Amino acid sequence: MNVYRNIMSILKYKKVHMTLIDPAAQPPEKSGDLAEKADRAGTDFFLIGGSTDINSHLMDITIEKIRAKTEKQIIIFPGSRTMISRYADAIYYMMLMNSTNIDYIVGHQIGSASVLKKLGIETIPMGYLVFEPGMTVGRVGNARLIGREDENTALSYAVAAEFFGFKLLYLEAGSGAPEPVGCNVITRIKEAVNIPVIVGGGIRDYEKARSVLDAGADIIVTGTVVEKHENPYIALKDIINAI
Ligand code: 1GP
Repeated sequence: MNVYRNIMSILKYKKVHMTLIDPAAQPPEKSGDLAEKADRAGTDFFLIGGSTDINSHLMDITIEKIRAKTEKQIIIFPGSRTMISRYADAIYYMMLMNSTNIDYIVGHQIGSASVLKKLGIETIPMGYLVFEPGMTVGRVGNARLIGREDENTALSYAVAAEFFGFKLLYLEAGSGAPEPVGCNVITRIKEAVNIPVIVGGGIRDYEKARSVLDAGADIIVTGTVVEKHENPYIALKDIINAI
């Protein structure tokens, strides 16, 4: 099934949780085990990606191991043009809108376009905004970070994302951030735009997840909690309970 249509049909009756797995953070076999736990905890989709360069071979074998453990759909969350795999169900075709580096605005996208077309993989156009503290993605992506409480700047970007025709909008505090994007920012954006809002970075427990969802997030993403927690199943189950 078309991934975007699947996301939209789930959103008709509940909010969505996505689990981010970074193929560079552990061996592929371990990524598969984490996926099995996340699947059991009730995650809806898997995102495969990270900010450091990951070659397509590592993408392929990681996705293969994850595929063996779950039937949930797998979306590539790319950090560069090399992070492509024919085995994924879709890829976020994203623009880091507040980057100062043209490569992250259109460069990697142009560099990968012909290959993606040839593979026939579903591309989901997504506006990607990086907020303070930004962590690795803020640094690597040369982002002009948006303040986590800066509603006006965030709103201008969000409306621009809608005008560009992006089908999703991702508000990112950076993987491992101590706090997610401010709730005031999420609420203000939700009131103004009609595309689903994804919030990720810094969501590590039920309370954080609850506050972000109450503020209006349609989709939440967690990565660190799955990779670093001593019991990823319990940690994730707690967060998914907020949904
Ligand atoms: C990173 O938003 C994701 O792109 C996940 O962040 O690792 O902090 O959960 P965490």
